Amino acid sequence: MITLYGMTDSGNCYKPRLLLAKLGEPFRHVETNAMDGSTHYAEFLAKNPNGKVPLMEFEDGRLLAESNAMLLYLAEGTRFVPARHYERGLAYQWLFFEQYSHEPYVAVRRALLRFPERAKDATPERLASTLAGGNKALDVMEAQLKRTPFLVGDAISVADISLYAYTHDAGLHGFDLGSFPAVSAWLRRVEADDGHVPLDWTPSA
Ligand SMILES: N[C@@H](CCC(=O)N[C@@H](CS)C(=O)NCC(=O)O)C(=O)O
Repeated sequence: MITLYGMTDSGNCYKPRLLLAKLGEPFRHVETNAMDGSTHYAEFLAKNPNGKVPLMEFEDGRLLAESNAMLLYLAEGTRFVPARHYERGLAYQWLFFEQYSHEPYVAVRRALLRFPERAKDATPERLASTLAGGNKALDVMEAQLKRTPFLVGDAISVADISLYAYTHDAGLHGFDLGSFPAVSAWLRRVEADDGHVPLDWTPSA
């Protein structure tokens, strides 16, 4: 059985947890707090020298880091990876967009506002730049989702799982999702897909 080291209240950790739940794949969740320094203990660094969660460990001890790599690994051969070559390329495009143009703004702003450990970094400049960057990313998603029900056409894919993770609660952290009606309708569409679980779900909960 897969072991998933992760912090429940983290969108990056939610991504593989959500996909594992949707695939009906049993796994063990090991709560690993990214805010209290746990990811920098020697025991964890021996598993992931980058000191970050999520981290997946297979029964034979092999390891896999990076949330979007996990999505692609877990989704291989399932309905979450587009069958056609070009559409697969588009799914990759959205996964890289998530890491470079969305997560650094939407997720970082969330962390600054949500975790007391990060409050000292929540300067007005940082809050303004993460809001501007996040709104730009939401604009890009809005433009696509006005044209197609999911990010890569008519069917849900790893791209939607990845971008759902930090978009779904962005409204709690200063983003006006009402200004992004296509994104808001897409959030409900992702939630209506089979096997959806909320952020705070773990297999033991
Ligand atoms: N690119 C990584 C980012 C992972 C990441 O930033 N994880 C945070 C929690 S959301 C973390 O472990 N932070 C602890 C640290 O950087 O010390 C991924 O997508 O998995």
